[in-house]
Amino acid sequence: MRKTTPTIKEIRVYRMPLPAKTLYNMSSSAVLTPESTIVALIDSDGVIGYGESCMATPQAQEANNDSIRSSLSILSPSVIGINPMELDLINSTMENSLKGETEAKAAIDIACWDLIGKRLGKSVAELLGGNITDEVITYHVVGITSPENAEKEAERLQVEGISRIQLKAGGRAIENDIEAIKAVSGVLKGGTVLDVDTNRGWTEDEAIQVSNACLEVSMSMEQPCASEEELYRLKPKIFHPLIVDESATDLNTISKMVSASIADGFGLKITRIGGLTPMKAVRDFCIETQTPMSSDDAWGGDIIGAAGVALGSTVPSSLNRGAWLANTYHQVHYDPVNGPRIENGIIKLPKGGPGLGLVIDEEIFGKPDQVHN
Ligand code: 0XW
Ligand code: MG
Repeated sequence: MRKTTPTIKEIRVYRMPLPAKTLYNMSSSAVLTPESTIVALIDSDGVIGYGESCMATPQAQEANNDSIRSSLSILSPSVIGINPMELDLINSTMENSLKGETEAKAAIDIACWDLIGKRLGKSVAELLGGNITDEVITYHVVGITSPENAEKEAERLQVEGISRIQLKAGGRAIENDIEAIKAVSGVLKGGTVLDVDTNRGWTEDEAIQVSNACLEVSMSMEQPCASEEELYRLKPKIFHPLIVDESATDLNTISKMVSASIADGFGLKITRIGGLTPMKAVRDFCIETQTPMSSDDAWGGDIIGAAGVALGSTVPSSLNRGAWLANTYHQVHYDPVNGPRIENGIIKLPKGGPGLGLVIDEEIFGKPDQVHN
């Protein structure tokens, strides 16, 4: 362990385009070339921690990649000079310098966790309380497509060992969604789990129509409607488990949804919650209340992928809805050797070293967009 008390000396912010190489479409939009935001956070001993935040499309959530970087131009100066190991102070300082903008704060928070791990010689999973497994289950997304294509894709994925399929729906005639759901459910092998995620794409009536039309389908419905109020009204009217994603914005909202028996599980994005520090509390709550959760994010590369896998490795398998990697769709690695990847339906914890387990050559990100010191 290094003896000196570190302070944050410099923060470098990079843009990293991660174009979708295969079709990835959701009810609101298809992914084109999102620019991920990378944070390199350097302390007074020269230790560097990396964080990342990347939205998939401008339409899919309130934040966007430009707003993340403009928020970082305010947040970064506010934490220069603070001990990066004092996570609560880092987060309260960011909160006092800028309201909301959790997706930007997350990039700095994750970088601090990576740096702390490197200073202490521990993995982020250890810092989060210890990993239960080295191999985290994942799920694979089948984008909005014809019933025939969805069926073929579901068959292919299962041959590759994927045991959790997230079928995207919404944004089209409801009959097409119902047909695609039935086509996929018809080829699911025993043990494969189906989640239908509309990313807020249905009306309440459409969601009720789908649940009635698919009574015989074993599936969960993820964020079927846009608002919390709609989900509260919808829950008693559907026959399938309700997974909350976009509305799961913070611990307070999440705990209310569990107490009201609205949420049968969560699709949790670390950047929407604000980073690993607030996410750890959400994870503890989900474990305490036995509520299934995923540990994923909107888009991004090895850094946010490794953060999701680190968190996912600390969630009991009975509650683990999986970690998720956008890398499957953009095929970019920041660390070609240790960058997390899917093999036979699981993602192994990166083992390239302490922190997030990655060995990053910062050159890959080109010239920094911002430098704060
Ligand atoms: C599958 N995800 C985690 C990545 C996409 O951005 C959408 C998201 C979800 O589940 O909504
Ligand atoms: Mg979702």
